[in-house]
Amino acid sequence: MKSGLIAVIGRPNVGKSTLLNRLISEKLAIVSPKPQTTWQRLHGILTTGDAQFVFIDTPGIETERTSGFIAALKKVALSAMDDADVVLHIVEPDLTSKETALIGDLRKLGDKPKVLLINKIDTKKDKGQLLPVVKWYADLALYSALLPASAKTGDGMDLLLAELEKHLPTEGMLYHADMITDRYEKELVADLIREKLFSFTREEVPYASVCTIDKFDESERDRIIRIYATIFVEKQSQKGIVIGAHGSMIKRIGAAARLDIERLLGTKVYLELYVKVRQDWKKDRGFLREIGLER
Ligand SMILES: Nc1nc2c(ncn2[C@@H]2O[C@H](COP(=O)(O)OP(=O)(O)OP(=O)(O)O)[C@@H](O)[C@H]2O)c(=O)[nH]1
Ligand SMILES: [Mg+2]
Repeated sequence: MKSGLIAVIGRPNVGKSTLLNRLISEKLAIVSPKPQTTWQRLHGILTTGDAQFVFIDTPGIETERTSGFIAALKKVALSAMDDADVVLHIVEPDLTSKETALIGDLRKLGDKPKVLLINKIDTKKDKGQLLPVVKWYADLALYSALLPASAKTGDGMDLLLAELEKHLPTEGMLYHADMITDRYEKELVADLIREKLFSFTREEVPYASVCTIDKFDESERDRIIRIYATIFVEKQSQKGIVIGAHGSMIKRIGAAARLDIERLLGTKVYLELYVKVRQDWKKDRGFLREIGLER
């Protein structure tokens, strides 16, 4: 049995979380069209007949800005690269100089196997347009393979798995065969609620919001799970936005989150959301540790 850790890394928004969900066939990782959606490391586990792939979803590596919070996200991604047996670098199907710094980080990993995945090929009608991209990355002489794929349509997944399997060390399984993640349900649920802030609110609000689960009552699990959660924001004005006129926004967030949570937990869910202001929560290391953003 081959098994190992595969760090899924890349710039923000390239489709890392979408890819993880596609490979695991379950919506574990949150996804949005906005950059810097993923804040935490998440393991998605795929066990096949002869291999166990442990994919690590990571925050997008931002190379321009390195302020406090963004720098902390970058640290999460770099440590996943260090821990992994294989690094899967995801890129857009267009050339950008913004990849340069990340390529420097990859070189530092020495001879650890690296695979490049050119994602979102569904956006290119003429596949010939990919040739300059492939050539640019091939010239780096850094990757064991360069593969085109679409996490959205599922195109290219078989080839990707075949390539990754070649690089997995031969060990026992890292996780029990029927596990699909290392995260607690509560943690996944908190993130699904946070995802709705990315879907429905704008500008700084999604980046100023975080969700914690106050109570997760599964005493009647077969029938219903009751979840009480708090969304923390940084300012009073943001609280107003998250609640919305006559509570319209918080209702919308709750309704959309509940559907995703029910799908994930496979049972009916009662969801109650509170919104609270907690100034400078991003700088409060104790709080960050409490919500799992800092270890
Ligand atoms: N057309 C197309 N869109 C995709 C594909 N993969 C992801 N996307 C979209 O790209 C956007 C970003 O996807 P995410 O999976 O959140 O990207 P990410 O790399 O995890 O982003 P961060 O967590 O912010 O670093 C979303 O709108 C996805 O629907 C793809 O193969 N094709
Ligand atoms: Mg992500």
